[in-house]
Amino acid sequence: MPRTSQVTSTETPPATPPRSVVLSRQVAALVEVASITVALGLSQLAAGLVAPGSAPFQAVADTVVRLSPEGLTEFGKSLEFPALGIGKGVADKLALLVSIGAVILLVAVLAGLASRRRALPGRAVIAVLGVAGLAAVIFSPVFAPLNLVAPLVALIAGLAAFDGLYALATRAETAPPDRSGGVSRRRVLLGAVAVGIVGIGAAVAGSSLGGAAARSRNALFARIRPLQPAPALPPGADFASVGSPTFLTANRDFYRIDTALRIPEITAEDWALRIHGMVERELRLTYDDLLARPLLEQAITLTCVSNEVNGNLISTANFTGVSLRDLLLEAGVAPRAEQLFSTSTDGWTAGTPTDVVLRPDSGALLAVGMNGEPLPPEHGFPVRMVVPGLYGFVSATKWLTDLELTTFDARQAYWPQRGWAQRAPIKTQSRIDRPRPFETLTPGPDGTVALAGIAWAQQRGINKVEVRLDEDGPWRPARLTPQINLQTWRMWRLDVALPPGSHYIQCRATDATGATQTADPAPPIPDGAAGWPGIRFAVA
Ligand SMILES: Nc1nc2c(c(=O)[nH]1)N[C@H]1C(S)=C(S)[C@@H](COP(=O)(O)O)O[C@H]1N2
Ligand SMILES: [Mo]
Repeated sequence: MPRTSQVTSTETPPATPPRSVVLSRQVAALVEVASITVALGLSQLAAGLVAPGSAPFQAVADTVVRLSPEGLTEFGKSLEFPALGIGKGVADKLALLVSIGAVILLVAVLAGLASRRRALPGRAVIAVLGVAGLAAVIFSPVFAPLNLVAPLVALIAGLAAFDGLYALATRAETAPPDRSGGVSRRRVLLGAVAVGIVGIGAAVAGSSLGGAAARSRNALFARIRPLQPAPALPPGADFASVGSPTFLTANRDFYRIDTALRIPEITAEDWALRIHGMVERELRLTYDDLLARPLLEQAITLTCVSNEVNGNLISTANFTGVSLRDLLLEAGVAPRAEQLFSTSTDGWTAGTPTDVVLRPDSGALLAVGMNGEPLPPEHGFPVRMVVPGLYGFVSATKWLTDLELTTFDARQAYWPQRGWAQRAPIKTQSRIDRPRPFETLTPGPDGTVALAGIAWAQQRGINKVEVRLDEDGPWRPARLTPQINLQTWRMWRLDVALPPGSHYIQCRATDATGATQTADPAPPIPDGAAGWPGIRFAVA
């Protein structure tokens, strides 16, 4: 009775107790490698479908970059393969991805070999890798809830594939193929290879899904060449050695603020901009039209209105782009068009006072490049606005697709609709970077400790930063780095001999109009935080 015998052979426990089942090295390693491959592949596909950029593999790589000591990433950046279209910044990414892939493969093989007798090591390694991927996505600076899908797919698919393949492999050892219901070792190998191939296919499909914008961006590295590069930074442009930020912020460290749950994906080829409304001539521009114009490069410090006193929503980059003023002059702006209303592909809007952009020295750009690269996807690829001197919410539209000249009455932008200001020039502000709150500073050989920070008043420039010790002390002028241009921050530093014990410092900046940062605290809403930063710390 074939039917009964089949039932018996699958339902009765194997003749030999499972403990004595030992998988061959080849099968055990392959089961683990195939499971991890399908986990990574399906998660890549899930990321491509629901949230490009959320693949756990990529997130782990980004985390490695973020956490690695400067030396490691600096080494990577010196790699360059121009013949392959791989420039600095791409090569290190590639090298890093390949190395992480190699490490995972090695871990998979070792975990597989450790699982010849028991499934536990193999399962545990998949779970640990899965949780690591989940953590990398959660703690990424660009976290959004939808980004959880891909790492969860990885975790579940990895464990399911492993359990399935491991059971099959165990069955092959306990029930030889001549017994009905048994499985040949060959079938196990074929099964594992098939699972692995599904994984690779899913990875390829997922990458091509989410990859059109990324490929478009990669092809542009050589084309972002400013006619007028930003002047080289003079030595001593920052006090990074004692704790100020570096003058330029690396793209990956640049603060990011937007309402986008997933980064909009547009290729440069598909991008187009309409400048219309209260103009004499409507303009339509493609990406190539932009690149055909003179590209300027300038250092600009961007600031978010949500930045709290002593907060970190401020960064500086060399932005490359086309003069926005020139474009508006070409379109011919009607005198009554007080608002330049910009819209991004994801529907977010900003309203910029037209007069600010039209000032001869406004420095306002339609930016295509950031620190020598095409704009990163999260900073607005392919094109964004940058208007020095205004908070980002009224000026710095990323993934820009539409510019309408209008009045403030006619249209209200995203944040002003929610109670934020209509005009939002950046306030004169400063920040203490060193010491950190409650840090203990140890005096150097000369008996002093270094205090350091930043000050900014874009489009006016910083003239002075003063530091006050212990609330009732006198205001002492700090040393300043050179003012690179009026659109950027300046760093300050003060070396003081202080008695051991607890201390409190405050700082305040004075801009080039002579206005000093107000002591009156204000919250970020509606037009930016104000007040003097203060830090409590200790001297050893
Ligand atoms: N499309 C779009 N552009 C946007 C935003 C947004 O939410 N969506 N946020 C703005 C705000 S509030 C700021 S402070 C800057 C931040 O730019 P960054 O993320 O490149 O630092 O982008 C601006 N541009
Ligand atoms: Mo912002």
